[in-house]
Amino acid sequence: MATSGAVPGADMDSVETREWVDAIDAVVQHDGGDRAATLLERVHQEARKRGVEPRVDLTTPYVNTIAPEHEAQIPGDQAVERVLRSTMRWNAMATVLRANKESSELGGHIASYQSAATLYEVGFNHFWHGPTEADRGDMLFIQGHCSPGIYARALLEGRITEQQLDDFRQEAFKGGVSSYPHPWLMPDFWQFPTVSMGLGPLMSIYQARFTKYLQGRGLEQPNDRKVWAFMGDGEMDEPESLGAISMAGRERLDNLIFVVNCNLQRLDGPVRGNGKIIQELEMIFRGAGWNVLKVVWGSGWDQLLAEDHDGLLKRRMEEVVDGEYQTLKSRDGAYVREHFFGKYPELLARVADWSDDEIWALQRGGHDPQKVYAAYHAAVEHTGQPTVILAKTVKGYGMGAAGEGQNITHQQKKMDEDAVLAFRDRFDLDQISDEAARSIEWLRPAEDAPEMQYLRARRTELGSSLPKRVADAPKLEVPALEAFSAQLEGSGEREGSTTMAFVRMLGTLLRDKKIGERIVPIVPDESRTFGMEGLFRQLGIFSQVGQLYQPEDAGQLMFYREDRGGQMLQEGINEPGAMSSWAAAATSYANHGIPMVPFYIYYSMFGHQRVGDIAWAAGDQRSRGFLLGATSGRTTLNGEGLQHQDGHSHILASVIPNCVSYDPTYGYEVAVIVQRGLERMLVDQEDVYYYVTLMNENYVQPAMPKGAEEGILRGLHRVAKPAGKAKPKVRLLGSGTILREVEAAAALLADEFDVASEAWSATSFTELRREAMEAERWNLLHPGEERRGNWVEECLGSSAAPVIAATDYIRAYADQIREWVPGAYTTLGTDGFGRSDYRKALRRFFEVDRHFVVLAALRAIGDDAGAKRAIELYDIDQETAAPWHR
Ligand SMILES: Cc1ncc(C[n+]2csc(CCOP(=O)(O)OP(=O)(O)O)c2C)c(N)n1
Ligand SMILES: [Mg+2]
Repeated sequence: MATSGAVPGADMDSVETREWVDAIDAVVQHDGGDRAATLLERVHQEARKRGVEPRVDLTTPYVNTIAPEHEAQIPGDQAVERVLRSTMRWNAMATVLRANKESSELGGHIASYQSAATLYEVGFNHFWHGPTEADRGDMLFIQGHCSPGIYARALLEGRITEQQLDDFRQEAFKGGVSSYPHPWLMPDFWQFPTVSMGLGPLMSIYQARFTKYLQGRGLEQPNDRKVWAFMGDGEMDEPESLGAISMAGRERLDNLIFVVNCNLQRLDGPVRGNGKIIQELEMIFRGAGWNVLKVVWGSGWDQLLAEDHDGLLKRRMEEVVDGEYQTLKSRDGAYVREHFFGKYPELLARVADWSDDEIWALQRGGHDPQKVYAAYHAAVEHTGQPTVILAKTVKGYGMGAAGEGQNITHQQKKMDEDAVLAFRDRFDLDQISDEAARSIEWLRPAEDAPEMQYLRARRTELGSSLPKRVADAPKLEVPALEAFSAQLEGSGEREGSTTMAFVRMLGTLLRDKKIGERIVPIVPDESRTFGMEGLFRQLGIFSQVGQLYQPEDAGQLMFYREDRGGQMLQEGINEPGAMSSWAAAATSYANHGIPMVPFYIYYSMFGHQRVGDIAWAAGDQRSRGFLLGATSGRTTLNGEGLQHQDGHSHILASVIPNCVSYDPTYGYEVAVIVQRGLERMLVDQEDVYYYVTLMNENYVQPAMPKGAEEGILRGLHRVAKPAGKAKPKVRLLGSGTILREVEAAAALLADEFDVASEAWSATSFTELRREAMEAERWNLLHPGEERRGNWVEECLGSSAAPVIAATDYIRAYADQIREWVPGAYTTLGTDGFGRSDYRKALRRFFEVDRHFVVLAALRAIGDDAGAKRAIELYDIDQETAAPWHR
């Protein structure tokens, strides 16, 4: 692409063209490439001044970015490093082969790590700092399918046992190491879950940015910690992988290094059979402001390239597409001679006196420690930009006939004896006998073997072992519930929403002497929607460059203020980014040793539904923080139509085991929930995070009934009883804004139908279910012992009067507790697509309004005459289609 210099149309004057080309050739010969580049840049500038715009290639030639003469030389003992690397290769392969000897049920991957071994080992031996007294070291996002190689090293470093490796992927009972990086399963080891493709790249960017945030705010001292994120070339097709790279470029995250393992293959076959993934990615990252380092060829090519004066070799390198490169590496030296060099007789002549084996030994850059070292060195030295290293490798390197460069290699978890022996020989592992190789024994060098001494010395020099997750963050003191007296006492006559109540609470927290500075408000371009624009001026929006312009609204009270020390994170219209930002803050207690309290507030519909996989990863990652699903409820955010109106985020939240979720109605409930959440996460240090829905509907916020706290937290508390001594004939449950319909229904039942009822606020059907499930499991396992009850029974068990539940969510939400509700249980909910209208109309449409609650109550108590009267009185259409059909 880049080298031909061809222009559209014919060459008007080929002699003149030749002169120019010769001139540049002469400069390169005599003064070097840098001088030539300077001259060309000058010429380019002059041309532009004259209105001549030469076509610019965003790609560079298909060779290494760093010229051999500019490479930093790899220090240390390369022979010993090779032994170490080969040992890791063997044990990584053995991990999968041993696990699959008995059964292929357990799975595992060999080919990914074999392609990446050099990329990891150069990092481990020379670059990656482990946690020390000073800081928590570099943060590694490992390609999930490479975990066997990381375990292989951990075995040699004495961090895990052979038994744990033997039990690879047997995580249920045996304590085997986890298939992929999972902090949930290995909390002292893995920091970042990565194996859902695309999340690693995205989340690593926000991790790097969050480090800048902590430093910008003076909470962490500036340090050399880097985020190293490894990813597959196939993985780069995930929108999440590339979606935030322009942010990283814009924010100049020079503490971030991407290493894309370009083995040219994904699961099914080539990543870009008909193109070149490295060139494509170079162009994209360069455009996004990254420092791009291509590591295409190993040192064996250096001489050939140096002597490539006519550019023919580069041309050949350029014209071969990835599908062809893959085929070349799946064959042998003779094939490469014929099909790569053989295209041009001149090229073929250059390797005429090379043996086929010598040709075969020409490596790709990602397998050459020297080239990888040079790139890593340049990356860590580079300032002002993030760096991406595009390292060309071979998938299944060393697997030979069992999978090297083959389309099937990704899932290859078996190798026959010949392949295993060939693998041993390929990496000169003579210490493994034929018999040991056949039975795939672990390779355990003696503790005093040179390679073991070397390994320990390197890690000592670099601080300690990694990856390592340290979760010993200090506890923080959180404000007592009384701090939120404004919410607990209610709003008097004034009307307000729970969003407003929350924003006021946030204000209280921000002013708190103990944890105020730890609060991280995060918004995806919705501050004004939630009445949070006051925080712009008060806290400032974090920006590494401060504010380089005079904001339009500078004279106003709540002007748009960006600041180097800003506390607020405004992530733009970018929920996946904001969620990743939140996860970085929510794991700061572990990854930085600095507990932070992120509050990420967004349209609830664009939460779990939009970024569910990140919410799941955040659970795996043991996040601690608050998600606020604002404008929630299918009928409460009434004016925004089908795509905005959330009637199921509570169901989605409920499936994440450590996500604690609530749908409160009143400000005092929000206060109790948030205060307890702070205690659980910051004092008790539980690895849970909270999802709380908030609404924009204004109503009078009552004071908290005495002693309501326990019920609020467990999920159910009574808000209204029948007058006098009357026993309720029916119990009404509601959550979110629909509780108010329920309360109104209670009044209608009493006034119009003479039915006594009581009303309950169900702050969390999910928490109620979880508690009851727990008790039920205990009961199952303890026959003959006294049965354990649960909060649902405790609240509702005193009578068999029917129970009605109505919420702004689909029926499945309230149905969660059906098993434990005594007597008849009717649920009303908002199943179906949302739509825009008045709230009143929507509540009628979805059949969750007070009239439907009344109807359901009358039917439940068997008062059919009353029910008929209600249908007539409230003008209910009996024959209309259900809302989920409309
Ligand atoms: C979101 C998601 N989709 C699909 C997969 C299944 N998957 C796992 S690895 C893989 C291929 C990976 O190819 P590449 O990224 O090139 O990595 P390599 O193993 O080649 O280094 C696929 C499709 C996944 N883990 N996550
Ligand atoms: Mg790949």
